[in-house]
Amino acid sequence: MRKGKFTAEPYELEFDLDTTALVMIDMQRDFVEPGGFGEMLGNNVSLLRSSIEPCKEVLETARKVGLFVIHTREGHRPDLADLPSAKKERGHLTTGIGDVGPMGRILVRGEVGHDIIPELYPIEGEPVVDKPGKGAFYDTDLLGILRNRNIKTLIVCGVTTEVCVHTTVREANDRGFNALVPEDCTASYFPEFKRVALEMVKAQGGIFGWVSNSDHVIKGLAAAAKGK
Ligand code: TIU
Repeated sequence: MRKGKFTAEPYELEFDLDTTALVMIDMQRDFVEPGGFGEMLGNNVSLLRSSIEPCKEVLETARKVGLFVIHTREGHRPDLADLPSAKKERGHLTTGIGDVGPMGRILVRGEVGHDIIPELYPIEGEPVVDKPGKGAFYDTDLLGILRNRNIKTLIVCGVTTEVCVHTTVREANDRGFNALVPEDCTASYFPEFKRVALEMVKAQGGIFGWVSNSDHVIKGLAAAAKGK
């Protein structure tokens, strides 16, 4: 047994290292670096970069204690056959999904911009789940992967808070998982949306899950690994 507790809101979350996974949502160059999809949508990508270092610290600790780590990437097949026309047309962008940007074709699998940033790059044994939508469970292998490992608790990090992270936390909740979001390991192009999104997660007794921070998560994981 490698059990522990995360200090969190609205209350402590009990977990077992062997049934907990770290899910890194869409830490892709298209969202956090200039020239990608995020910037094409008119956003200031520098707002997301503050989450990289806390994500890195949590990821390193997760690897040390042998936690199951999964990465997701939002994007589409090179032939765009899985890109709904509604998603392609949304925003009337002059350069949008599938078009060529400074880091290759925007949100297309195999392109430089679609890949995960070097700071958080997956290592061997960490599945990468490609997702066509905002939620990580929709039309992906994620649920099967989690069930095969008997995972019950998810630490959900990544970008953006109110879009792909929040959608994934809601999906996870409805599928019976306990999801916790470390607030400094997620970011939004809209700081107010981040604040409210996290309020929504933990309101009403944790209606969707828990909110914590990287420090509490790292301490919780380390203590559980030591059997304290
Ligand atoms: N635009 C925005 O805030 N986010 C996305 O389009 N995808 C993710 O959040 N990954």
